[in-house]
Amino acid sequence: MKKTVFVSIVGRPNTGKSTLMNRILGEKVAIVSNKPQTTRNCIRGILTRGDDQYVFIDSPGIHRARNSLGDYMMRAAGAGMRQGDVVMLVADVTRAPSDAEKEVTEYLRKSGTPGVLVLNKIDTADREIIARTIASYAALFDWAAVVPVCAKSGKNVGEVTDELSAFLRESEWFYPDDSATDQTMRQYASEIIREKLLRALDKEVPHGIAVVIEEYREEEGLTSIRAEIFCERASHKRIIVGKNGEILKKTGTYAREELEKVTGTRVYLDLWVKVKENWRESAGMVANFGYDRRDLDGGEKN
Ligand SMILES: Nc1nc2c(ncn2[C@@H]2O[C@H](COP(=O)(O)OP(=O)(O)OP(=O)(O)O)[C@@H](O)[C@H]2O)c(=O)[nH]1
Ligand SMILES: [Mg+2]
Repeated sequence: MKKTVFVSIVGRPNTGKSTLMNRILGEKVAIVSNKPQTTRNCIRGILTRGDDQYVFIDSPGIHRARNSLGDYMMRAAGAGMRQGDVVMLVADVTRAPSDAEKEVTEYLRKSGTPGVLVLNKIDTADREIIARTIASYAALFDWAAVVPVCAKSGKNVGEVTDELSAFLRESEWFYPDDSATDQTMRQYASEIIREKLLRALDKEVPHGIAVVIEEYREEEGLTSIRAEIFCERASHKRIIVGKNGEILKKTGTYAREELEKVTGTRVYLDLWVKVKENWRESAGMVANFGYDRRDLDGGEKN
């Protein structure tokens, strides 16, 4: 008998939501960085085991939006949360609940959706801190389960899926059993390039970057990709390109290596850097850069 469960992964920025999803899937589906607000869209990760299919919905970290891109990300986070049969709140174990987490529990209470709390980054906390954080979250909501984990090493992550299995219900699957994500290779390529830039760059620059795939062509074991990297200022463009083009070259090399592994082909990557002043302030440009997906439709499951 086939069973399915939709699991919304929500929480503040940088708590390790995407790391945890990748770890559960045993495969990299969502990009990860040490900068907050890495994830901008809802990204589905699919785990099929025997008759059971788990559909995870990774979402942007909950924060106060300061521009049109932020507005989009918060609408996506809300839509992602409403798609789950169960909501998995991922929080940093060293931090007390903040307004963002309280907003989530408020939604759970109103909608009657069950919540599983995952306290991540236990490698950075001692037992006393873990116990204190568990107590402050227990006072907030009647969690179906509380699981302290280290998503980075994988410690206790198996328990998360065990707890979620209680919410599987009889249903046809929504994805073939060999799918790991709903993203197209084109979308994934743009995310991989953005990840390498997030890792190479500091301060304000990475937040103002969008990557648009202009061309994606696969023929005879070679994938040719032309991508435009948009940033918000001419000074940012100089930083992205780097001295003698070094940063851009490195970004291209890392992205190409990873894309070659994923596609199983050779990859030719052509990167161009362009300036679109303050694009994050413009709803139109935000949409043009790909932040206009169906994630915002609301409560539907597919
Ligand atoms: N020490 C430690 N770091 C972790 C752990 N899990 C994730 N991280 C790090 O936390 C940072 C953020 O990870 P992400 O998975 O991108 O976090 P996120 O919640 O998806 O962030 P947004 O997409 O910005 O909302 C990265 O530098 C991860 O390597 C963990 O268990 N321990
Ligand atoms: Mg993320």
